[in-house]
Amino acid sequence: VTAPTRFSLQYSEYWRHNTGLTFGIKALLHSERSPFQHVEVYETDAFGHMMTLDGVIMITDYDEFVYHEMIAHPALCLLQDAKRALVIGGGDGGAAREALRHPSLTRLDLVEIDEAVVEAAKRFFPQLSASFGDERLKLHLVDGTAFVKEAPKGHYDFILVDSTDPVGIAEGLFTREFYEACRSLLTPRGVMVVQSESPFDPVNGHVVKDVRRLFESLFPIAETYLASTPSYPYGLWSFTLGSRSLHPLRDYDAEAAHRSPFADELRYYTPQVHTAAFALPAFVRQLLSE
Ligand code: SPD
Repeated sequence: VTAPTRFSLQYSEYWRHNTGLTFGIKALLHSERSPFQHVEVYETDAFGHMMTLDGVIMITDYDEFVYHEMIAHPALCLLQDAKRALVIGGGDGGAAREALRHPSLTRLDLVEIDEAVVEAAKRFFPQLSASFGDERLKLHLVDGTAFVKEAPKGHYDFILVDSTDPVGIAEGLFTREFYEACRSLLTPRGVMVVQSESPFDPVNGHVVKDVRRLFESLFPIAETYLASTPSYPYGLWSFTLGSRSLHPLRDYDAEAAHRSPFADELRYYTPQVHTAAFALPAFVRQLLSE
């Protein structure tokens, strides 16, 4: 946090070459070194509350809906009748909140390594962490890579990986070994989605391609899709979807998605956005083909 000449506080996340994103800050609400990372919550001037982990922005009140809707609904609307879901990471509860909008879900296992993230979310992001009060959600405070080795095979209709960037504690969530273990937990119709970084990012952009390649080697169907995320690096984020049998466009029923009981409550995801999200700009297609 720096104090510029107009004497207000600012928070900057630097991406590369002294370039990044800066927020005006009203207050530092919470700062804690958990056994895993530095958890902080700020009150920003324009984006509401903001959580950072080791100095990297994870959530702001203003735009969290984009990421959380887009990591959950494309796959769940494709599946239509998913019953058992597994969320790895996402200890703030945002991805779980979106998944639990689907009335077909009977159980959601949320596996988060860091209890401090859950507690900070409960305290400062009640709109996200309300999902912890849903009786279908079971919280497991363990390492996701260990959980997937022990979980029952062929059990989950949907697996979602809402990780931090692929450094430090999240590195293991971007490996072939981890994805293979996840695949073994899926039902034959099951779908898996992971966050796969920004295609604009010169540092982590290779993850878009690396994850896509790994998914192509593990699933007959592997697709990348995009969403606009103002508070994440470069403002454009990618997700990678894998499935043994369901294609996100060919097997998608837009009419059914329109009829979802919660369709009017969403602020980003619509059936039109679903289809558009898989239409990749030329530079992303190029990145994926390199
Ligand atoms: N560069 C930040 C990427 C963070 C992705 N996960 C965010 C967790 C929000 N539930």
